[in-house]
Amino acid sequence: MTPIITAFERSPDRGQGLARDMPVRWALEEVGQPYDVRLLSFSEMKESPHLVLHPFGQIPTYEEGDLALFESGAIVFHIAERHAGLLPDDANARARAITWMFAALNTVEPPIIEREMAMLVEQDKTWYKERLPILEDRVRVRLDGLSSRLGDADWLDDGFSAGDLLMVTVLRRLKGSGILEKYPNLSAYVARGEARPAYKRAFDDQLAVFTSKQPTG
Ligand SMILES: N[C@@H](CCC(=O)N[C@@H](CS)C(=O)NCC(=O)O)C(=O)O
Repeated sequence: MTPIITAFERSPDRGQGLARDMPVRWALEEVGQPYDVRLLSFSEMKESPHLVLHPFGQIPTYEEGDLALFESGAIVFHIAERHAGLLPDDANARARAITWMFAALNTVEPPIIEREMAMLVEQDKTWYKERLPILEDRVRVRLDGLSSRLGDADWLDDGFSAGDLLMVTVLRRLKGSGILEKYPNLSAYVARGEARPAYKRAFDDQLAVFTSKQPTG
């Protein structure tokens, strides 16, 4: 059965692959599972029938027969559990890889998103200039820990796993910020993830959605 995921009809990131359909696409590509995509406008995301699939009216969702999932991390976890290639067989190594999945979404991503949101919606506030460095320091605290742990390893725990897939996806949000670039091992880690053929296929597919919507001529 071919799973169906949802994605933005017109992604606000203009095809940079920052929307959360990207990790789902990447996971599906890593395991070689073909999939279909249903594109949604912003208004469709907030209406039935999408709200039945996603209580918060967001993308991505994942449908596979009777199963409907939301939350990119849960979807990646489901894919990793059902297919070989994204989680190790050894029980302890698997538990550690799952730990990195949570770390990516629960510990590293929140300060990155908080900074991003401030830059998007708080720039006109009087306190913005004072608050931004505080938010950036919170990001650095996480990157310090992650960078020390990664050291000169290729991946977070031996071979590439769903933990790396989510961590690379989260760190990509900082590209060009000048923050990630101060951590050469993390920049190289992101580049390693982006160099994977499955990543490239996923990226090109989500970019094609954006470019095909652009007016020509
Ligand atoms: N924690 C959720 C976040 C989902 C999310 O924020 N989706 C964004 C796109 S990346 C969205 O649909 N934004 C539109 C909205 O919230 O109205 C996940 O990882 O799936």
